[in-house]
Amino acid sequence: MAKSALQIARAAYQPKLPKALKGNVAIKEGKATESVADQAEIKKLFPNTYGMPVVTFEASNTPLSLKDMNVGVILSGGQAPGGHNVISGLFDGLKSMNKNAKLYGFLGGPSGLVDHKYIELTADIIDEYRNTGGFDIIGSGRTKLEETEQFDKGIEICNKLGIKAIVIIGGDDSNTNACVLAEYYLQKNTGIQVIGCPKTIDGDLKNDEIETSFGFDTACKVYSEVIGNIMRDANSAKKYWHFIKLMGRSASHIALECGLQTQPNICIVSEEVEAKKMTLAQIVNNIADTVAARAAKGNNFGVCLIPEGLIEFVPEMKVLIKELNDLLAETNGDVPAAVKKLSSNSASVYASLPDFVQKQLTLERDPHGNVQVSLIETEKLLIEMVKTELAKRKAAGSYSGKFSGLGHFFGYEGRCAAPSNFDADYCYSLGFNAACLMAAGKTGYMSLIKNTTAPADQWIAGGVPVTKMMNMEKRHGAMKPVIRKALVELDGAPFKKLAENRATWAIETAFVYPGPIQYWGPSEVCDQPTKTLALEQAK
Ligand code: FBP
Repeated sequence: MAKSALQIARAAYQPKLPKALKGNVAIKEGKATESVADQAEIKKLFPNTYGMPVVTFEASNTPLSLKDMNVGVILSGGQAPGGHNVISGLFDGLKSMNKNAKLYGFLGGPSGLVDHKYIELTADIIDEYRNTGGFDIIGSGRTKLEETEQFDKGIEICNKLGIKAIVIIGGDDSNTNACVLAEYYLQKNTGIQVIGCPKTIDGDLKNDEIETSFGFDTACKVYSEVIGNIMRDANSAKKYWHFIKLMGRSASHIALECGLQTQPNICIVSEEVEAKKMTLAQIVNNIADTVAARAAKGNNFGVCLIPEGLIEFVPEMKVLIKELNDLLAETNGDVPAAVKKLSSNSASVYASLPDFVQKQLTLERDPHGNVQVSLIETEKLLIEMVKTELAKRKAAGSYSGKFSGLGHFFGYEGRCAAPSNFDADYCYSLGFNAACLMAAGKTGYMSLIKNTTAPADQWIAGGVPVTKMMNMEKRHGAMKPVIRKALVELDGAPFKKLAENRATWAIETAFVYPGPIQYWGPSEVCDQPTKTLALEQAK
């Protein structure tokens, strides 16, 4: 495989581990835990894995030993920088405790376990992937592990390969399913442990225990670099308004973090839009106000950040999308007939949308018949609507600037970037720590690395029972136990920081240009966590 000079040099980077994991390790158990809500229901559904304590690892004189066993690993869902380091940390952790332990990687995500597709991950393979981005070492997939037939197929292959523990690297849904699997394997007395690791660039898998999901740090730094470059271009050319949509299926953590790193003129946060029940027209008006205010000072340029999930947080759009889903099913995809049957509110929202969005809303549907919201080009929609609003203002004589909008979408550009030092260290520690949880006989736990704003050797390692993070939520019409998703909190420190500053950032050109991720150099350049993490963890 041809490699870049950076890749070759970076392969030699030895990720940092928390002090407690560097030598012999002992486990310390805390008090029994409760789920964050719906305790009785969750306890009933998870009789064997409910109530377990949070555990931490401490340096000790006696080593943890890992019995003769093999381990399987699965990458689940969207790519996030650092996945390869979780696997290399897991490999090194296993080998440090038992040289004979073999690590198998299930191919293409959770379906690899069910379809018995796997490879043995040897030292040679692992070495090729240390500190690299991507999930290509074994591939990933979005198959959900939910059915007992799937779990039973898993038992078959684990028995065949001598696998006594599985690590599932995934987001909130995959870790919920990991816990369902752990519970089932305990009930069936299979002796197979299941450990989860918190992954997603979206940053929405976090709570009192899990400080951040891996990949968020690197992805936000990559996007912020490019946003900064665009800002500098905007400030040089002084003739474009850039509308930049940022990935993050639902929560706005990525847009908010990039906003804090780069100080744009506008940073929309979907959770605020929903809380204030803002209409599309209000959002457009607010943007037009900022464009006009800057134009009045001679600045016909700017940058507006838009979270990917925005459309679904605008109350009237949510209703329109739901009505269209139902009506298109009812009319067998007859668009004009479905549009005719819209409620009068939805019909006027629909009529206010540019043609291309109307088309995207009615044509692009997923296999379940739902509109594919992620394909709606919100950045272009807003540009069009702002243009129309400004034209009205111009005709009324209240605006005399120039507006030229350019749309961008940053998503896949950041998901497989070479992990930042933070993610390289965090991921390696999560993987190494998962091996310790296995040696300690734990199952139904998520690998836990805390105190992550301190230098890595002061990080705290341990495990949190997945049931502790669960509540009951409605999914596809039925109540299900799930890990509670973390949306942006409007009373949280990161959002407050944006809210305090955005009026100034709107009018002034206060852009910050973060530049590319640095892997070597002064610690304040190379090892900084995200602003979100720093603000949330500030004591
Ligand atoms: P995960 O939650 O599985 O980590 O994936 C997150 C994500 O990157 C979202 O930001 C994005 O909306 C989605 O995946 C896109 O995934 P896909 O390319 O599979 O549609």
